[in-house]
Amino acid sequence: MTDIPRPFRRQLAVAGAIGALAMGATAILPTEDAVAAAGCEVTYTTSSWTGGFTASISIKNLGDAINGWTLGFSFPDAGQRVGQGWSATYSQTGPAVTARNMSYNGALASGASTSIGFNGTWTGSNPAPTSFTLNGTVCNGSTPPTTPPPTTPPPTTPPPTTPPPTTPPPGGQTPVAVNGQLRVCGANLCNQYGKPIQLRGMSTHGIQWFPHCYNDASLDALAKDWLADLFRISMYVQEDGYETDPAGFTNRVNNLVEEATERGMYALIDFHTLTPGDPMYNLERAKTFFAAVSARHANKNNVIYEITNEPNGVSWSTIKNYAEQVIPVIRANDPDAVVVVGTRAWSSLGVSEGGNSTEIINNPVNASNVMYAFHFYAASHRDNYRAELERAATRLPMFVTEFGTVDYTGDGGVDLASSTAWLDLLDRLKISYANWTYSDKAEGSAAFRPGTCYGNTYAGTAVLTESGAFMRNRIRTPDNFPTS
Ligand code: IDC
Repeated sequence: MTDIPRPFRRQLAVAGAIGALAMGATAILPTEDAVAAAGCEVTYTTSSWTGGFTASISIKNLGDAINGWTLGFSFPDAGQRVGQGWSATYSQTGPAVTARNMSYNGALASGASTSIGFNGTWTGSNPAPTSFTLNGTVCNGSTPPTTPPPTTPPPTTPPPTTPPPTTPPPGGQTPVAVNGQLRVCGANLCNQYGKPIQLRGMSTHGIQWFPHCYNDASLDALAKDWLADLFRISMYVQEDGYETDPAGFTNRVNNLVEEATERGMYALIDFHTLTPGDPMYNLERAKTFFAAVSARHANKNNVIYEITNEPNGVSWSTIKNYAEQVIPVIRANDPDAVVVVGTRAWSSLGVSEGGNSTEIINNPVNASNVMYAFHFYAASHRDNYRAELERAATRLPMFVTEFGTVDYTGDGGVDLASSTAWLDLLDRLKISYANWTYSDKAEGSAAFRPGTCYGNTYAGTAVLTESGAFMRNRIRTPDNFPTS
């Protein structure tokens, strides 16, 4: 079984985390025609405060593929209640809780995992449930045996004394553990030691289209195989996104932030406005959304807010006006978080509409701890864009929250020469970046080959496209974050 080592999975779990379950007996469920192997592992972690808590539950199917599931558990304390949940439908009778799959996460291949969660309340104490069932089978955390156990003694090879090469160093040395709460210093992004750093990572595709690409296995691969520092969560507002189900998309984003947090990565929450290009069209939605997510994550040190993806067809003063209305909503809950503001002409600092960064330098957003977004697609945007970014970066804190190795459509071939020139520039200027996309869409910018997200393997290079292989090589080189 290629599960991640438990200590790593736990090391950044939020306060109050309770252990995973590995107990009980393996169960084999008979069906009419065949005997289907059943087995499961559940990890239940909580973050609690007086009277309330958030539970994050990871369910791993260790048996044969299932289509539709019901998770069952009982609260140990009579005062524990399920409140609002996400990624499952919850019901509670006395202490007994059931969680049923949603339409998009009911199918669990053998070895596949899914993450759900809920906000709850408690009165007496708030212990974790001690037993879980999946479709009636007790989750014991072990794979059901398909062959009889060996009768010969196990080999006497000593356990390895050094961790495998892709495991981060022990002692909680994840990107967040090293750098802590970030802040803007001068035109840089600085860590808790006040030193400029660069975060390198990947962006989701639209989470309304590719939710199945973001699961325990894929996020483990991002953190432990790609050694990424940053996970951008792209929540489209239009195009079947947030506007169709504000509560549901807020929950999905929250859930993915928790997943990034557990793995020691920074989470960049992208309010992915695109069409219409005027951010004011979504002002009220933005206020509602950012009030909710900033309240939920106020006590974390790894969340960065990107308040509008790509304004287009509007003036800088309109974007600035939008930013100055949304930023206070975030600051009211999470005063020290870094906020990134999109720039004119699809976050090109104005270049794609004939402008440049002077309009921002002369009239910056009236707030502290703010950065400005710059986006490029390497096969479409070359020297004049690089020159403008380099010029702006001497005066403005810049963050490449999205870029592609291909052309601006997100498709076509990888431009290796231009992509390399871009990333060399970003490395030299210590500008953080997220690459579009950590998905398996059949388009040139996707890191995974089509169909990858229907399997269980995300680590290594066999599943990668040309863009994915290029990006993994760039991202997994050592960060060498300064600590003094
Ligand atoms: C593209 C996706 C594509 C999708 C399209 C429409 O790659 O699959 O059909 O959006 O939503 C951006 C945007 C980003 C675009 C990307 C590539 O932020 O949403 O994704 N791009 O066109 N700006 C410049 C390029």
